[in-house]
Amino acid sequence: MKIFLTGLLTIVSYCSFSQQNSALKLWYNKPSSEWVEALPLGNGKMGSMVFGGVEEELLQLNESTLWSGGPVKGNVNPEASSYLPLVRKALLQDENFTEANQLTRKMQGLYSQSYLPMGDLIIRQEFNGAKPSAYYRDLNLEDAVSHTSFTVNGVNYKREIFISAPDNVMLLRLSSSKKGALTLNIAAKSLLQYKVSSTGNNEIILSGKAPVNVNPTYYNPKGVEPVTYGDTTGCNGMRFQYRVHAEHTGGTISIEDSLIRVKNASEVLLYVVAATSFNGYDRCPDREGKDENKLAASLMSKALKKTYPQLLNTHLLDYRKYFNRVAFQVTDGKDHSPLQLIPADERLKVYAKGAPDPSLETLYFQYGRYLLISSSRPGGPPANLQGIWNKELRAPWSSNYTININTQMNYWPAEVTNLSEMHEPLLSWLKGLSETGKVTAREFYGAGGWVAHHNSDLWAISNAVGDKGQGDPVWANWAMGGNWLTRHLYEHYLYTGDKQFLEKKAYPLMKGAAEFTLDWLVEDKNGYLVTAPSTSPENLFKDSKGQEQGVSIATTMDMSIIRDLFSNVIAASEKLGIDKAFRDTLASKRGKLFPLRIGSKGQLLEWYKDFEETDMHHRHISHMYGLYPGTEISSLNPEFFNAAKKTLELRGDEGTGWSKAWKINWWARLRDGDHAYKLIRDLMNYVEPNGGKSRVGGTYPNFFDAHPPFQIDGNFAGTAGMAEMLLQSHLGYIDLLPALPKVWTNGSITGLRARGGFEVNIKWKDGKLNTALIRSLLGSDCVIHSALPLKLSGTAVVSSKTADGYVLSFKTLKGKSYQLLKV
Ligand code: FUC
Repeated sequence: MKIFLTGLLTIVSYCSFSQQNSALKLWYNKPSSEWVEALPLGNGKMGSMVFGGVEEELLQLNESTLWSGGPVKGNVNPEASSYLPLVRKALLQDENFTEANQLTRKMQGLYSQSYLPMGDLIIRQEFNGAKPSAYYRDLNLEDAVSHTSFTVNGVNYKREIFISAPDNVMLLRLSSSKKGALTLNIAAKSLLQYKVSSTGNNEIILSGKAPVNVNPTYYNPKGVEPVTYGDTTGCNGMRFQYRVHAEHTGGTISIEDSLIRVKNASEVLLYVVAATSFNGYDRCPDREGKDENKLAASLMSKALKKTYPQLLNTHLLDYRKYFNRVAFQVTDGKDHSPLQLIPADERLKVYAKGAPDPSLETLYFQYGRYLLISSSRPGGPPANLQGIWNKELRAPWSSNYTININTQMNYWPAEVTNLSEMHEPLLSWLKGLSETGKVTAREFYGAGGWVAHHNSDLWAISNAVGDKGQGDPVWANWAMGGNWLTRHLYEHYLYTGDKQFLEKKAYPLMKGAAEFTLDWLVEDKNGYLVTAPSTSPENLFKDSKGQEQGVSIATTMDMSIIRDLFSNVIAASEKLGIDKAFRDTLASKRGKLFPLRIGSKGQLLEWYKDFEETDMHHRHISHMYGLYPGTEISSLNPEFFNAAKKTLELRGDEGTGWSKAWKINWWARLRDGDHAYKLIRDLMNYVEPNGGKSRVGGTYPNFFDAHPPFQIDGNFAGTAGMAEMLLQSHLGYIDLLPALPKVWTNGSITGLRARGGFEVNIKWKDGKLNTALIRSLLGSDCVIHSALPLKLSGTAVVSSKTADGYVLSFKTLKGKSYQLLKV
């Protein structure tokens, strides 16, 4: 209550300064002191965390291609493939897991590289200790603009900041209510090797160099420098630069000691551009790199030709084109609007204590979409473990791509929440992964096709990481990362119907993954096709002697991913009318794959035997792949559907941020809206900025997902999970409101996408579907499932009863909309 009242008092002072009053806003009444209080801006290329400081404004900057290292080196472990038969003998003949573990380590290559921080832009404004009043800062999700305002000595200062994708420039507009009140210094620095120079034209340039190697934070061998610069391996590190240009109204500007000094201006415009020498995953970023100096200079000169309003308008048009595609409202019939008058961090705390606040949930949903638009844009690299926002030289888990769940999760909301274009960076990056993956398949296993393991990076590394033996096989040697990622290619096709994409981009990669898999599978003594070695990321089991083990054969996740891959390749080749023989081979092999099985507790088995897990509540529940994102487990096979439910119950709801977010999606697929909703609340559990090392996941004050530490995957999977509660389309039909929680009594969502090429608006009242509007984008036949009967407006078509609801089918014309009404 106290928090609530403080919040209300704050709003009284805030109102006079707020630029807009929108529900889709994160706003605060104090500057950030921690990084996870700062507000993220981004255009897929450049990212910035805005701290909103008064005397010192910090903008921590990133550039999405700025990574350590260079192209993946070949032939790093020529002995690797000779161990494969030995591992298989240890597993299939001797069932000696300890030996298999030791031998599996011999098939590791080097670690991935790290995503790097680019630098800091610091704006110092001297107020000689005078206290600010009426402090306010926000991030408006409807326009992707951040505002800060405060009053010192009777003068109101405002800062408006955005990063434009079309112009690839960050803009800051600083203004004061009193003429000539802006006196400030602007500095640039970086944690990497750098120097600052000036063009003399109100512009400073920070030019820097990335390390050739950065070891993961969890890998610190004695006597080894974790961060190294310099050309030791034939390829020097990446070059980068960012430029800051100041324009002013009133007063003067000079450049002294690498600082931009502004005196007595009324308004200052800062243009910030950045570029790196990155020139593709397979080119040395130094020797074969792009000319970052030329790139940055050209971006700046183009931006400077435009006025602030022009740049802002272009940014708004571009951003809103994506963001406005989906609108989501929920009410429980009560008025919770006073909660919107509390700063976002306080509001989250109140929510975490149990207060109903449906519009905070829809804000969280839209924040995920905002983050995807801001961190993943066509032409750039995929969003990494932290999207594009990272301040650390050695970021947690290298802020790289962990492809045993985290990277995939980033893209779960892309298609369903109508941001298909933002999927492109991942889909295009897969081409490079398949190229390095071919080399990995051949060199490490003597296999055809392509393979990727659990980690990757800008250079599309695909080998099992671990510095040749130092990684734990339970994560390092899992060989299904590429196979899983190919599901994204096929999903993109299912949503968009883009046959050319399927033929030219998706199918060749899907087929290559299947080719590797055919080589990778071996027969067990019962004639089943199994994977060996095999791990269930990243859980351990107890063997018959009670010893902890990770490496075995035919884990459920491996087999489920392979069944999924084979089914998708078969379906794609049928659609394209090609590769009949290959398709037939896959179909016959699919029939021999080690099957799903149910254990003594009624749970889905995680390993090929009913082993006991060493951690009952492990954050990964990899064997549930078949329920989500896969489609193998559904109400169409009740035995496994119930076993999946039992598995989730046994694991419990606790976990890291991303683990809770995955659970939302699973409970949605289990059609239990109330349990899915409980997990939303768990995911939105308030986590203090320095939330310690506990593995209790939740949400930071700036609404970033807390693993902890910050990982963006939970944000994305949280958004996807909410969509999955309202609309599903993975079984060949559109399922309206499959998992609506009781508390979302009334609501509507517009603009979701369904597979088959449909855009769907849904409105519900008193917990039941009211109307739906289906726009046909491709002219496909439409099948709708719902809990209650529906009719197709203006026709005689009505639902017919099925065992667990109603079904309605109709033909559609491309571009036409169809209204469904309650009967
Ligand atoms: C896997 C997970 C961790 C973390 C890391 C990035 O190792 O088990 O929880 O998400 O990836």
